Amino acid sequence: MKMDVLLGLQWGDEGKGKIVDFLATQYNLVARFQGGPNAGHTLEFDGIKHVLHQIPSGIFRKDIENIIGNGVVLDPLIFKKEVEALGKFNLDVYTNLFISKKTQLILPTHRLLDAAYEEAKGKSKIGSTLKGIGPTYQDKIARMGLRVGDVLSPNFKDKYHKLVATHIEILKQYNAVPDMDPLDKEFFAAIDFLKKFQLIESEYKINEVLNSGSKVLAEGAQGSLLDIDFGSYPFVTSSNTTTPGACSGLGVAPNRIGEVFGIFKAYCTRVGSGPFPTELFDDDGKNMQAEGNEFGATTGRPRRCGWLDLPALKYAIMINGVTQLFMMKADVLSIFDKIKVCTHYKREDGTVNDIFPFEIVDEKVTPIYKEMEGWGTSLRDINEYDALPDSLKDYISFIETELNTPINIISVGPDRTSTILRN
Ligand code: 2SA
Ligand code: MG
Repeated sequence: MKMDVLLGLQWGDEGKGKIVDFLATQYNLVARFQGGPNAGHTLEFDGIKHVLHQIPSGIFRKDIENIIGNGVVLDPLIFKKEVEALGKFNLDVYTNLFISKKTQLILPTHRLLDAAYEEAKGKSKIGSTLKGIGPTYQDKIARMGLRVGDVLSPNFKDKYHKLVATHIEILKQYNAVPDMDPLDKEFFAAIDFLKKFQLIESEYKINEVLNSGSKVLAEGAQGSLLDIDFGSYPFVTSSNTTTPGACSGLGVAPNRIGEVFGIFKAYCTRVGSGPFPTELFDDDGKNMQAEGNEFGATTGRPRRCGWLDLPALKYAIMINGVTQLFMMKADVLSIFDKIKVCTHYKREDGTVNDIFPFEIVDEKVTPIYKEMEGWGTSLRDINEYDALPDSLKDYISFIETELNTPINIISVGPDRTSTILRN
């Protein structure tokens, strides 16, 4: 069997949680491969809305196993709260959830470092979620980090205090030295909680599951344009959010990748700083934000909004090897009489192309739009493709042709049921 990958093609918040939950019944195992508590995957079902941060979205289905992979950075404190919040759903988290021993641990001082580094950046802030993501990946690459498997070692406390001491030295330079006692206490309580879970070499498990003919879905977090290598650097997150990240973040070989599901919103949003060529600063942007309820699931921050950006999507499809597209939140565009889609960028030197530019941070690119008819009617009660308004079908087929990739799911509302499958 091959492993399918589901990921966001824009700047995150494309609606990945909803789709993983929708597809989950077809899979035996769902695995997170990168990121950490900076993610916020929102699921809505039976009138309940729930946000997951580090736990894979397959957790709500009782017969599905879930893995937090080695590519993830895990905050044990947030993990404890997350599991506790799941209590009311009566799930089998102790049997259905596995954590890689190679997953990196976020320490309380990583969070403090994140805040100190952001503060020091002044006007050029990344807009980090301040969950300690960057500093934890920094320590991983610097070969200093602590891994989940380390919590089983009798020397774990020593290892922790040693790493914290190096962090304190840095924090001194930022006048941000904390009182560590309460932080240590809270941390070790969360570590004791973490120890109750199945900590395993998950690369073996995942390959065995595939060998046995069972189906695995890799669940991406954030979005392709926040990828550390291919995103709008430095306004990115610190992991590979793209398909290659699923291989290195889970221990699955590239030739075992099957379908790659690319999720995108029918428009664009971005939280945090950084370039956003199609951003709207007018009433259209404000209305999009209100209608789409565009506020961060992790931090509650308002999301910047703008029209769909096809050059950026083409780029994400290329990097990820997307085989199927899923279009989310089409219903939000129902409020507009006319809908715009960016097909090309005009560069400062006057040239026009559809290349996602390296200089995107310093150079202002001007989007060139195609204007299309809106559909001016609610989509909430529609549940088959044929019943969609013609102008929405035109919008969909225009995008498909431009991107040369089929759009197989169209989502018209937040609930599990508002999902139109196209065959
Ligand atoms: P970080 O925290 O260091 O990884 O932030 C670096 C940049 O990556 C962006 N980023 C995100 N963008 C969209 N959604 C994300 N997750 C949360 C959610 C966001 C929230 O799913 O709703 O609740 O605010 C996410 N995580 C990181 C971030 O804005 C920085 O630009
Ligand atoms: Mg989100």
